[in-house]
Order: sequence, then C-alpha cells, then structure tokens
Amino acid sequence: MGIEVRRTTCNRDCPDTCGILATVQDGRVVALAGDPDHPVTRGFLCPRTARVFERQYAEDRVRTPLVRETLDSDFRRATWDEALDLIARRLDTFRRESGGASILHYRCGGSLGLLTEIPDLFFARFGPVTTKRGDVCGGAGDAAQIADFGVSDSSGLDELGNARTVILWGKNCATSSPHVLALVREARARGSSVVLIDPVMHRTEAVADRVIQPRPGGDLAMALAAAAVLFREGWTDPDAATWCDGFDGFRALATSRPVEDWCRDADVTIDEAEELARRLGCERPATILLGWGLARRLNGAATVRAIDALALVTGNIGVPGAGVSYYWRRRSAYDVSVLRGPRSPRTLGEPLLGREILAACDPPIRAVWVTAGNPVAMLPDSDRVAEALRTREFVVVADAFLTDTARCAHVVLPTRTLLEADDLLGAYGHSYLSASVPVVPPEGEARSDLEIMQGLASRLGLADEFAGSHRDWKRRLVGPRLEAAGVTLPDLEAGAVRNPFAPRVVFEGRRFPTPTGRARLMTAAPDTTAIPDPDHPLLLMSVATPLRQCSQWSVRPEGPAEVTVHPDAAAGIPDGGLARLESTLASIDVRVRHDSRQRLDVVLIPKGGWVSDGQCANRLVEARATDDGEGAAYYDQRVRLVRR
Ligand SMILES: Nc1nc2c(c(=O)[nH]1)N[C@H]1C(S)=C(S)[C@@H](COP(=O)(O)OP(=O)(O)OC[C@H]3O[C@@H](n4cnc5c(=O)[nH]c(N)nc54)[C@H](O)[C@@H]3O)O[C@H]1N2
Ligand SMILES: Nc1nc2c(c(=O)[nH]1)N[C@H]1C(S)=C(S)[C@@H](COP(=O)(O)OP(=O)(O)OC[C@H]3O[C@@H](n4cnc5c(=O)[nH]c(N)nc54)[C@H](O)[C@@H]3O)O[C@H]1N2
Ligand code: SF4
Ligand SMILES: [Mo]
Repeated sequence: MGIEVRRTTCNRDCPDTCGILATVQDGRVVALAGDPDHPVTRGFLCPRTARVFERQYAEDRVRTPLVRETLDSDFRRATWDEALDLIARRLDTFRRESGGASILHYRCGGSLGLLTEIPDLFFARFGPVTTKRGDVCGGAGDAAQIADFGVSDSSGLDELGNARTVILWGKNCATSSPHVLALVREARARGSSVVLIDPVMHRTEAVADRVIQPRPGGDLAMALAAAAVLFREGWTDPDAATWCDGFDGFRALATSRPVEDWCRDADVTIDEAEELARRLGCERPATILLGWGLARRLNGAATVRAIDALALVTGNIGVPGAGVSYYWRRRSAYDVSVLRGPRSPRTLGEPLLGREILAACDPPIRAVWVTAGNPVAMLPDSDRVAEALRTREFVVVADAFLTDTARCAHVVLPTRTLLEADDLLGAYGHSYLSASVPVVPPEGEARSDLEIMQGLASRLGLADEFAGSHRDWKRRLVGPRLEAAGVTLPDLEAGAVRNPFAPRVVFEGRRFPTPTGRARLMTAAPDTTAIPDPDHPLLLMSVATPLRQCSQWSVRPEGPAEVTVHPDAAAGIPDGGLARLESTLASIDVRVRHDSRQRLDVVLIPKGGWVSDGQCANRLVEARATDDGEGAAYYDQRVRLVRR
C-alpha cells in the first residue's frame, strides 16, 4: 500500500486545534506532524499528540462492545446488535416507568468535534433526559466575561503583534497551548514586554520579562491593588466612563483600601502592583491572555471580573493589540441549531455531580450515559462520583479505553479516536475552522458517537431524524450562512479557514453586546483575606503536564504520582522520597520532588491521574462550586504531606 500523508485536525480539548499531517504506512499511522500550512500550528505538534498513535494501537484499547450484568462480574465481549438491543430495552423501560428525567446524559470534553454533541440531540429527542449544568473547566470565567462584556470572545491572535505589553495571567502556554507560546515569543522578539502572573513557577517563565507569583487565589486582591494604583496615578483612560457602566462604583471599590492592604492579601509587593498598573496604563496597548486555571477557585468569577475591569478602565479593549482574551467562540460560524432539541426537564450541577446524582429524587437517576468524559477521574470528589455511578441500575460509557469511569459501567461502547474521527472543529484559542477526516479506518469495531446514536435511534423509533453519513451531518453543520460567506465543507477538509464571522478586534469601537451597549464593571468583591489552615498548609495545584491530555496519556505514568514542592515545605521528606498526600477527604501515595522556585504554600500534582493507578488528585479535592457559572474550585483544596 505504500506511504501516504493525510491531513486531519486534532479534536482534543486544547485551545490550539492543530492541523495534523499523518504518515500512514500499510494502513497504519507511523508518524504525526503539524501542518506547516496551518497559520497557528505552523508545522509542529505538542508532545502528547505527536505520540498519540502509540495509544491508537495499544493493547488496552477497547475494540468491541463490552457488557456485564452486575458490577461484580467481568466484562464479556458482545456484538453491537446485542449491546444496542440491551441498551434500547433498558432505556425504554426507565423512560416508561420513571420518565426521561430518570436518565442522565453526561458529556465532557474528550473530543471537541461538533458531532460529539450528537448524543445531546439524541437524548433530547428520546427524553428529554437529565443533563449537566455549569462547566468545571471555564464556567466561572465565562460567566464573568458575559457579565462584563455581554459575551466571552477574543480578538484574532494576529493582534498579539500589535501589543506593546502581553500579560500571561495564569496561563502556562508552554504546556497547554504551545502554539500560542511561539506567537508570544515572536511578539517579544519584536519588542513587546511579557509579564507572567502565576503562583506556580513553570516553563512559560522562559518567555517572560517579569514574573509575579501571588498567593494562589490572590489575583483578585492584586488586580484591585493595581486598580487602586491606576486611579491614584491618573493612569486610567480619561474616557473610560463612556464605555463602562459602574465606573464610579469600581473606583470606590478599588480605592476602599490602601494599596498595601490589597497587596498583603495577594502576597505581592507594592512594587509588583505598581508595575502591573504602569504596564496596563502607560505601556499600551496591552493584551491579557487569561488562562482557565485561576478561575477554578471559590472566587474565580470575581477574579476574572477584576481583571476585565483593569482592561476596561485603562482602555485596553476594543482596539488593536488590546483585550482580555479568554475564549474564542469556536462554534460561532457553524449552524449548531441542527444539534439542539427540547430542553432538559432537570439539570445537575457538574462540579457537585456525584453528590447531585446521589441526592436526585422525583425521579431518582436510574441510568447514566457518559459521552467523551471521564468524570470519576476528572470531577472533584472522585470517590463520590464513582459511588454515584456504581449505585445506578444501568451505566453506559462510550470510550476507547477502560477508564475509571468505564470501570463503573455495565456497558462500554468502543469509540473512534482522534485519528479516526470524521468531524468539524472550531478552536477556543484562535479563529480558524477546520475538519477532521479519518486518516485510518477505526480499529476493531469502534464507532463514532454519531454511528452509536444511529444504532440506538433505529431501535427507538428515531431513525429518520438521525439518518445521514458523517459528511451529510458535517454539511448540515457548515450550513447556509458559512457557505454564503464562501466556506464549504471541502474547503474545511482541505485545511484551516479563518472564521469569516470572527472579529479581528473584538468589541471594536468599544461597543458591547449588553443592553446599554457599554461594558459593566464590578462594584463589589468578596473578602480577599487568606484563611490559613495549619493542619493542611499546602494548596493542591493539580495542573496540566506536557505528556497528558486531561486523563488521556501518551506515555503510561507508572508508580506513585510525583508531586513538586519547595524543599522547605516538604515536611522533612527528601527529594525523591515517598509520602502520603492527605486532604480531609482521602490520601494517596506520592513521590516528592523538590523545586526551590515554588512558593511555600503550594504542592503541584499532575492533572488527570487515574484512580486505578493510585494517581488521582481528584480523590483529594472537595466538590465545591465557584462563585458564578458553576465551575469547580479544583485549586482551592488544602492538603498536607506526611512522611511514610
Ligand atoms: N498538556 C496539556 N495541555 C492541556 C491540557 C492538559 O491536560 N495537558 N488540558 C487542556 C484543557 S482541558 C484546558 S481547559 C486548557 C487550558 O487549561 P488551563 O487550566 O488554563 O491550563 P494552563 O495553561 O496549564 O493554566 C493553568 C495555570 O493557572 C495557574 N493558576 C492556578 N491558580 C491560579 C491563581 O490563583 N492565580 C493565577 N494567576 N494562576 C493560577 C496554574 O498554576 C497553571 O499554571 O489546556 C488544555 N491543554
Ligand atoms: N484536579 C483537576 N481536575 C480537573 C482539571 C484540573 O485542572 N485539575 N481540569 C478540568 C478540565 S479543564 C476539564 S476540561 C476536565 C476534562 O475532563 P474530561 O473531558 O472528562 O477528560 P478527558 O480525559 O479529556 O476525557 C474524556 C474521555 O473522552 C474519551 N474520548 C475522546 N474522544 C472521544 C470521542 O470522540 N467520543 C467519546 N465518546 N469519547 C471520547 C477519552 O478517551 C477520555 O477517556 O477535567 C477537569 N478536571
Ligand atoms: S493537543 Fe493541542 S497542541 Fe497538541 S496537537 Fe492537539 S491541538 Fe495541537
Ligand atoms: Mo478544560
């Protein structure tokens, strides 16, 4: 068959949404490279995806449907007909006896392909059923930006080239958005100055002129300190009140305390707050690239609102080279109305999902279907999530691997991987659209979520509504509006296309999609004092690492989880020593690594460890929602290290 290079798009939950060139030899993928013609990918992939084809052919991939009667028994292989007949019969019974609300459909971010949302439509038509509410990933920040600007959207990445100052605020691009790191490096080479604000020291530091390490969760106080300096020095934009509602209220908030008091709460120096204010007020335009991490806190939405306010009062919004870039509206070009069905009769909050499943009554949750998610490993309070699943009458998980969540299922349905996907993508970190096209046929009997839903729909009287090939559905999603703008499905399959509806400069003219046309400034803030807990002196920073995509790894992590702490915060445990990492919920074995660049109040652990490998940070993390948007306060978890 020889060697061929095929083009597709990475569908992972990652802001970069890369163009991929796959080398296929005799029907197998043997190498992956970044598409040099993709304006953001520019010829390279991150290490986790460059090696993903090893997982593609892994022994432990689920290749056929797996079924078991009870959770005590082993899975046995089943045919698709057997598995789908069983599922259709059971779901129909639950619906008849207890109504659609007795079934929960939970979908998360395993693939960002739009057709991964087909199960939403299926369950809306079949039920409607119970679904999730909120968003553990970006819920708090989205809610904050919608409150401030009317919408969460960003200028094109090209605008980085016009920024005199770039602020990476809680954003570790080196790990989680390497293509943006390359653009920041270029902006710096052209003369922009780069500030990194993160309680954790990480590799992105290499592109920063200045690093500020506030206490975890101290950013709200630091932003208000900087605002107080801006007002004191007269560095705000003289016309800011014309595009902001609440200007006087925000000034009153920021100046309600002395700068040094805010700085003490943030654990930063006055010099650091002044420098931040000066860069925003005097070295304009400034672009703030805001990460998602800092909003995963109890006061996460208020923190993002304070950062938005800094940009608004300094005029760093609605002009080239400025803005608070958090989210790019990845679906905005597509006709997603084809994926929408009737509203759910009930929703359960995602950050508290385990508890909410267990507490649901009238009717109780009898069955759960999981699409593109691993909630046992990835949601807070893993043990409770596992208990909630294990006590249901029927659980179905569609996944390519036997994850912690699949281990709580009665039926596991093998799905396609990113190299087999046939789908459409937009990016949440830039403005390009593209398609995924299978570079190899599915391994074993794997099916896409669309194909799975079609199998079920034909058994439950919904066949007509779900009929059509992947390309038919992709064409429907491209829709007439995008076609009228000159973008067709073949264009998207041939390479990335700029979203014709994405603004080059968002909120241009400082007009906002709010009722008044003006942005809104926060006028009140929660208490910013840190509450110490001497029994649990460390905050658990369970953050992204280079070789893992959430709970999906390309090189299997062996042994206990590795945690990183400042040597003086290691409770006497030597570098390389073994310890217990404990919260009030649970404890896990870890290996301790010393790093003297870290703060004394943090301990780092990789995000995405599995319960079955003994590496799951979320067993330690209490389920608590953020102040708005129902995000998860993952990083406000207090822990301690105990010598073993
Ligand atoms: N390699 C890899 N890449 C990934 C992922 C992965 O698992 N692995 N996950 C993907 C996903 S799901 C997402 S949502 C995206 C982006 O996900 P993000 O969560 O934005 O990822 P990071 O860029 O690592 O940024 C998180 C940073 O926020 C910092 N942070 C935490 N708390 C605070 C705080 O209180 N203040 C400040 N200033 N900073 C704080 C953390 O220390 C960390 O460095 O990345 C995606 N990319
Ligand atoms: N402690 C801690 N926990 C966190 C975070 C953190 O920073 N710290 N980050 C949070 C964030 S930002 C996020 S977004 C969530 C992510 O949480 P999840 O989205 O649940 O995490 P993933 O590991 O990406 O898992 C999804 C599963 O989807 C499967 N999958 C991939 N493609 C497909 C497909 O096409 N169809 C189907 N059916 N399945 C597919 C994968 O094999 C994988 O097992 O985790 C959150 N959890
Ligand atoms: S995970 Fe992100 S950086 Fe890596 S290849 Fe996919 S889109 Fe690109
Ligand atoms: Mo995420």
